[in-house]
Amino acid sequence: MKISRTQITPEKFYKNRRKFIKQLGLVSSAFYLAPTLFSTANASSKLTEYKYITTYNNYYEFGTGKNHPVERSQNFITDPWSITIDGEVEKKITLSMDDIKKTFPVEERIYRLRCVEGWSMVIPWLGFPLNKLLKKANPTSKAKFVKFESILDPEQMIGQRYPILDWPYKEGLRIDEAMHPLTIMVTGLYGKELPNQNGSPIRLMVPWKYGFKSAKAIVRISFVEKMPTSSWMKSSPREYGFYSNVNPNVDHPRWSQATERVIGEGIMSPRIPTLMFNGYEEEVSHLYKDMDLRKYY
Ligand SMILES: Nc1nc2c(c(=O)[nH]1)N[C@H]1C(S)=C(S)[C@@H](COP(=O)(O)O)O[C@H]1N2
Ligand SMILES: [Mo]
Repeated sequence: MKISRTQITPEKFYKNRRKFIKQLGLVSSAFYLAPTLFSTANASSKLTEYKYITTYNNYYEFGTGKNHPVERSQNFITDPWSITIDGEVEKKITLSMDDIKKTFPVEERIYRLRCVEGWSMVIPWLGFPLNKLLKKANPTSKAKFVKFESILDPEQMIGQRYPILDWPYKEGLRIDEAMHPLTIMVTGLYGKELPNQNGSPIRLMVPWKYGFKSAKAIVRISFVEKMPTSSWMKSSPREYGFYSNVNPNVDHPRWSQATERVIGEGIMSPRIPTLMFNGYEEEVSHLYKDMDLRKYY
């Protein structure tokens, strides 16, 4: 696996950022940062280097090791690709990746990905609001939740030959969470196409929830009436609930969620405090205002 050719450092990238964005034909580029993300003058607010973002991954379809996705996904075929939107909709639709690229201009969003395992990275994603895609299908009044399914392809994905998770990988959001403007579909990072190990050609990114909500390689989105059971809920309901909001006050049954290790900062650097809703409390807490977040974890 060679990644050196495509590697770019944050510094280089930011010098050439405007140029990149022009080359990609991006219509708009905007930063959507939690106000808190860059307010602390600590190292934790730096962008994580491309090499860490693309070599330290969770993508169980390719194995459970952090190095497995980069090592085993390079030949994964992502073209042609399409997403079907079905379930409680007036008319089921299927959009090809080409349709999606033409219809939804991408913008840059710098979001911190906080894994439930206790580490985080700050990643400049390229994507567009999920609500734009969902609005293409007309959900019926019965629709209350949105279910996401990753691709099922055990021939190409060695991890799917073993019952590690309930394949295909499934995740879910309440409709209002899915429609929130911070929730995006990602098609790139650092101004480039999304690498296979990060969920090419298209993945979800919900910045106030733990990383596992952000399903990779999505092929199907369904509007449903009942709360869907995600693959993680199914594998360990005590550890993984439906909501999965980043919440430093609710421990994982086996470890604390109060702090996180920032990937790439070096082994000696201290863990940093984890912020409520990953720093987006102001933007999203109204979604949960009457809920006991210890019960709905
Ligand atoms: N299809 C699929 N999506 C997935 C996963 C997975 O195993 N399969 N892992 C999740 C977890 S646990 C995390 S932390 C993030 C990691 O994303 P990254 O590798 O781009 O950092 O992807 C999430 N999306
Ligand atoms: Mo994760």
